[in-house]
Amino acid sequence: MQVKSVCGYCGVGCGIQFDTQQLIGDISYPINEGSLCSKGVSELVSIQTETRLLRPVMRNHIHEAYTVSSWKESIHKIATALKQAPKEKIGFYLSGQLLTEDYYVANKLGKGFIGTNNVDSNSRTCMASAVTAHSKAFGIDYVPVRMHDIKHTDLLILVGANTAEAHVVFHNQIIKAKKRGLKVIVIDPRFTTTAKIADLHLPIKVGSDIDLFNLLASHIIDEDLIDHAFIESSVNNFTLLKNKFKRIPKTKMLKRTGLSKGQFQAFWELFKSHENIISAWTMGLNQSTQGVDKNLSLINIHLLTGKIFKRGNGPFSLTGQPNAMGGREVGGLSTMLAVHYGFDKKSIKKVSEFWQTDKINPNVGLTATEMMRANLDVLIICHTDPVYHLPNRHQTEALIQKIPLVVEINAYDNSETSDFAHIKLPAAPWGEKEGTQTNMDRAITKQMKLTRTSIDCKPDWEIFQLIAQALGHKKAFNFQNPQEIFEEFQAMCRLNPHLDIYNANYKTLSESPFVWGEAIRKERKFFTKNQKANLHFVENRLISEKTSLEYPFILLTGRTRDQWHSGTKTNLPKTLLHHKKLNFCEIHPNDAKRLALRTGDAIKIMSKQGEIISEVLITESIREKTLFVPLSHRKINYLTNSLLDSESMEPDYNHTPVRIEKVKP
Ligand SMILES: Nc1nc2c(c(=O)[nH]1)N[C@H]1C(S)=C(S)[C@@H](COP(=O)(O)OP(=O)(O)OC[C@H]3O[C@@H](n4cnc5c(=O)[nH]c(N)nc54)[C@H](O)[C@@H]3O)O[C@H]1N2
Ligand SMILES: Nc1nc2c(c(=O)[nH]1)N[C@H]1C(S)=C(S)[C@@H](COP(=O)(O)OP(=O)(O)OC[C@H]3O[C@@H](n4cnc5c(=O)[nH]c(N)nc54)[C@H](O)[C@@H]3O)O[C@H]1N2
Ligand code: SF4
Ligand SMILES: [Mo]
Repeated sequence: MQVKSVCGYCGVGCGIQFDTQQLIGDISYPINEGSLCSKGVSELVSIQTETRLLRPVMRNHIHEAYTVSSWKESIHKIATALKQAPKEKIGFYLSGQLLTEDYYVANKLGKGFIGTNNVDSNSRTCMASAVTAHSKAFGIDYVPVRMHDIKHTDLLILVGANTAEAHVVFHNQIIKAKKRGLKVIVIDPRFTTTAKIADLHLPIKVGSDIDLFNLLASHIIDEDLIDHAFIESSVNNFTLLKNKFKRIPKTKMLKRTGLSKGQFQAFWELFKSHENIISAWTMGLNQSTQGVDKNLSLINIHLLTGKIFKRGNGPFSLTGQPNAMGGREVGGLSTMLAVHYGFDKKSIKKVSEFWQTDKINPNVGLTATEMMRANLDVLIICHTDPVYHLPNRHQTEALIQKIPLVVEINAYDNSETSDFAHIKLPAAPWGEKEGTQTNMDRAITKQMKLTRTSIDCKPDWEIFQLIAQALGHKKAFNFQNPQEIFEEFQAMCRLNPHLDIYNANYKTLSESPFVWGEAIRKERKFFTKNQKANLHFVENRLISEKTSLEYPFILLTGRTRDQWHSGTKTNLPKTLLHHKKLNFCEIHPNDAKRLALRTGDAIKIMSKQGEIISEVLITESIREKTLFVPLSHRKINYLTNSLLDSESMEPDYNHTPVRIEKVKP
């Protein structure tokens, strides 16, 4: 029998086809038309490993060994602790890799029935800056571009995004579009694999994107490339922005970007000679103390030129995880309540009536990046590995140890967080369960169950439902299957009708995705008070940690094609397809020469926060005084600092000053 499903790795969301013999890309699926990358192809293998977590386990203290427990005993212990804890001392740490149904049940339980808004997710470390910027500019968190727009654009500006490694199948579409004449600009301090296909690579100095886009905006204003009619009908703050730009010196902006006049001129020429322009970005903009402002400076460009809500145009925030978008729709961030509603009285009233509860708290909850510091009594972590992924790991480890009950829900037993949990519950991974996810261009798709669920494992939603029932909420949490949850969520979307997800049909989603929000695009609608988009004047405030004589290098961190973050699913003997090593440190030849380093040398990388061991890889592809270490180095965050963007609370992962030293053999 043939089953159609969807890949569970990245935000592209490729369709797959499975019969009992093999797993291949679905040729009829509009998103990937049959292609898959190495991760998608090997996804089934990853569920058959010895490192799966197959039983609930428990211990009283983190220095003891775990012993096998039962579901009944584990859930009872969790429910007892939840009943005793003040609700502000409870945290749910979720993930953009959860399915929409998992997210919905966890959010309903936390915010609706326990009464804590401390329900946040690893998306805080990922998409939060884009979410905040979308809301500030458009009035809602909305992505106005679709992947297939790439076929209709003339110029693609990729900024702080390495699609060749992180969104592989989308990258292949870019290559196809290039054959038709598409021009590509890559703005990245590294000459990445993506930069190899670029018509222009701008090796920008880390953290100076705002300067570059402000410079571009100034040129747009000075040479009158403005779409005046669009500004008149649909955009706020134009005069304000124009006046502000008069006062900032252009030479200073250019100098800070580290680019030459000639490089900027080439950028400007390409920009003004193309009609249809998409800009796409990922972590190079979002992960910064100025992540929101970096996003806004780029969105400004599209608003000034009216290059938005038109085929082949717009600002395209590329989502990383398979369902980071679905989580945002449900409301799985502590700064939102549900279905794009916040914590104002009217929203709380509507949501309370829908859920039939009076427990909703009117205050914004703790973000994932704040939870560890909040002296919580109970922390439930699901489908993510915060000890691995949060910045400043020594601090994370010190803080998590103070939490009396840490519950980890994971499908694998070898996370870094595992050493700090008291109870571990075995989740059913991709392939052993069913449910929906929204990819990076708002297409809702469905993962199907391809093989039997391991005996003692449960889908994540069911685990949250068991906790809810043990707390006495049997009526509100009586779902028999994911379809019932999805349909309740659909009904809830009617409260906020632009989320037209209620028009989807759960049954057919795995064959034909449903794209929400297309009417918004057609009607060119914004959701601010006067229904116009907002321009924002932002400046590079230079607030990241600075290099010094002691720490002269800036450390960049990021992805490689065949690895998925901590590697519980990809770094397995049977899936080892690595085209790159798991641990290496890219360094410019001039820096290597100065330090007498050769490729292959073992080095110690040190920051104010900690140190790790890595291996030298000399390459021209990186700027001088800059290093790159991949995320597949599980200890990477011993180095990174704790600085956050003050609005999105997203970490500044790419701006840590470090020094290196050769390890004596
Ligand atoms: N193979 C693979 N694919 C993945 C993932 C994975 O683990 N493995 N993870 C998924 C997830 S969750 C995410 S969020 C996405 C991330 O997708 P990407 O963001 O495309 O991946 P990164 O490797 O983090 O690339 C960020 C790029 O930004 C550059 N950069 C750093 N600082 C700056 C800066 O100040 N300005 C500019 N302009 N550029 C800068 C870096 O050099 C790097 O090339 O990938 C998704 N896809
Ligand atoms: N230095 C630095 N740090 C970063 C980043 C960076 O660029 N640089 N990027 C940040 C970003 S963008 C992200 S998204 C995060 C990613 O960081 P994490 O989310 O911590 O990374 P993963 O390894 O994807 O963790 C997913 C976990 O879910 C488990 N799992 C797999 N399937 C299932 C399932 O079905 N159910 C459950 N319950 N568990 C399952 C896996 O075993 C794994 O432990 O890292 C962030 N940290
Ligand atoms: S591009 Fe993303 S969704 Fe497609 S197969 Fe690769 S990991 Fe899966
Ligand atoms: Mo991410």
